[in-house]
Parts: sequence; structure tokens; C-alpha cells
Amino acid sequence: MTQGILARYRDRLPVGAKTPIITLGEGATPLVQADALARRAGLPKGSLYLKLEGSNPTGSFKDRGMTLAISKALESGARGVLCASTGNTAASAAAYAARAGLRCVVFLPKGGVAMGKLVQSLMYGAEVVEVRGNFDEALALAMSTARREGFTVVNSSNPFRIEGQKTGAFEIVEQLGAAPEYQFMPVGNAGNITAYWKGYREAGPGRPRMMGFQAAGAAPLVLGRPVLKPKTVATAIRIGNPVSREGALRARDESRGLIGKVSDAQIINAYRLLARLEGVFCEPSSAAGVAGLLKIRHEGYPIRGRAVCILTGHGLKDPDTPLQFAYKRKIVAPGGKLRL
Ligand code: AN7
Repeated sequence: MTQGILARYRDRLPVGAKTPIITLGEGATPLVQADALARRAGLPKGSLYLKLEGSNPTGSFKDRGMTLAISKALESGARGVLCASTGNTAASAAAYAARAGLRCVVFLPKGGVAMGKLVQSLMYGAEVVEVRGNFDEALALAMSTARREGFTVVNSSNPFRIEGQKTGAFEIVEQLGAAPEYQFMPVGNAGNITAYWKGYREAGPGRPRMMGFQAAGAAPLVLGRPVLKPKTVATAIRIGNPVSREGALRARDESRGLIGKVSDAQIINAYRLLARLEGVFCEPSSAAGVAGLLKIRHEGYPIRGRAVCILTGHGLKDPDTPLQFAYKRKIVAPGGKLRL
């Protein structure tokens, strides 16, 4: 049977003898070498890697934290679990809660969630509440509802989420044989960059510079203040007031990394390059880290050693964004001769 991260990293996680293990076999995701993309970034062969977190059971990195958060919620006798989400947290919570037999309520910004994610929450049987507002407003409503109703919050404010997600760093160290010199990743609510930094600190001596990227229209950590009306094509990171702000700044400063911003055009460019050069289809938000790498290389930023880009979610989560490009398609009648 496939083991999930709780079984594989049990000794490094808050799992006790009585903790029920709710797993879908998450983690152990591929780390693939990306030489064509490295070339585009002016980097040598063998220096750039992609961590395919879209290969997790519900198609995003959220499953690493959710297996633990839901297992602990079940252990503590929770009445139910609840979260606000731009889509992936909700899909993951819904799946693991279904397996645990727990009620799951998800608060989604109406019109701000990619179709694949919305249908996952519906299929897994979550109670879906669409909030006429943005993610930050949905989160405020979720938190006050949880307090009143006695539900367990499984947003990344839940420390078990961060604990589970830190296992991504353990895997990269195992897969490369050491920590890389750089890690590029998208930043939304900033839980994942917080978790990876914790993971690298626990994994051993080598530590990457943490290079986080926000969308330019939703870049509170770059601006140094919350963004009231965040805007970006990358709906997963359309977040104006990150919960794990402190963790992200700490990761940046302690690792001597940076948190930058990339435009929607840069995100879409990286998104298309990943698919066309490397055969890797991730969702737009996931491409923000790669967009950041290409941007800083273009500006002459030196990269010495190995870099890993975390591709946080699968491209099939968001089938609508690609259709906004004018992809050439041929329409033919059967039986004719087609010249290529
Ligand atoms: C694909 O699902 O916030 O910086 O509610 O889905 O840890 O927030 C999703 C975030 C990056 C940002 N890539 O991670 C949610 C949610 C993808 C994501 C992020 C998200 P954090």
C-alpha cells in the first residue's frame, strides 16, 4: 500500500499512537530536471528542477498539510472542519474530511475560484458557501463562523497544516541528495513558504535562499501593507492580507532570499513555457515562481548552484485560462487529406 507523509515522516511530525491516519497517499511527488527552461533562464544543464505538487491526490500541495490537519481534527473529536479558500485548500479539506467522515464547510470567494477546484469541493460533498467578496473577506467570515459553531479551522493558521507541508522540503533534500541553493515559489497566504523554511531548517545543514513571488496586483508583502482589492489572473494567490506574513518575512530574511512580484503577463508567459518546453502543465499561480526566476535572471541576478521551483497545483484545476489564448486549431471534415 502507498504510504502518505504521516507514515513516512512520522518521527518528525506530531503524530501520536492514538492519532487516526487519514491519508490518500500524498507526497512523494516527482522532482524533474528542466534543462530547456534552464537554458531560457541562462542557467547550465542540470541546475534547474521542478517539484510537481500537482501530482498530489487532489492536485495540489495542500494535501500534505491536510492529511495531518484532518487526522488531528478527527483525533480531537471535532464537530466538523471549515476553511476559506481560493479553491485548493477547500478541495483538499473536502476530500480528507470525506474520508474521515467529518462535516466540511468551505467559504469560497464567489467568481474567484477555478472551475476544477469548485467541482472537486462539490463532488467530495463539502458544504459550499460562496461569499460575495474576496478571499480575505471570506476568511474573516469563516473564522467568526468557526468560533461561534465550534468547527476546527483548517486554513494554514492551523499549525498542523504547516507541519505537514514542511515535508516538501524533506523530499527535495532526499531527491537531490542535499538542499538546493535556491527555491522559487508562489506566495499567497504565505503558509507554504513558511512551511518549507521550517522543513529545510529541520532537514539538515544546507539551506536554500527562499525566493517567493506574489502577483503584482496582489503583492502585500512587497508593498509592506495589505491590498484591499487584490487583482490577478492567478486566482489561487489573489490574496490581499496573508495570514502567515511573519513566517514569509522570516524565511526571506533568514535565508537571505527575497519576496518579489511578477505581472500577470509574466505569469502567463512562464505558464505557457512550462507546458511547451517541459511538458509540465501547472495552474497559473504555480507559474509565479518560475516567472520570478525568469524575471530576475533577465535583470542579471546571479544564480550559482541548483534551483528548485515548486509547482504548487495541477494545470487541469483551471481549464478556462488556457482557452483565453488564441490557440490555433484545425477543423476538418473526415475523409479528406490533411497536409501537415
Ligand atoms: C496552486 O487554497 O490560499 O502562500 O485557499 O492554491 O501557502 O497561500 C491557495 C494557495 C500557491 C499559495 N499555489 O500558497 C487556498 C490558497 C497554489 C495555491 C498558493 C496557493 P500559500
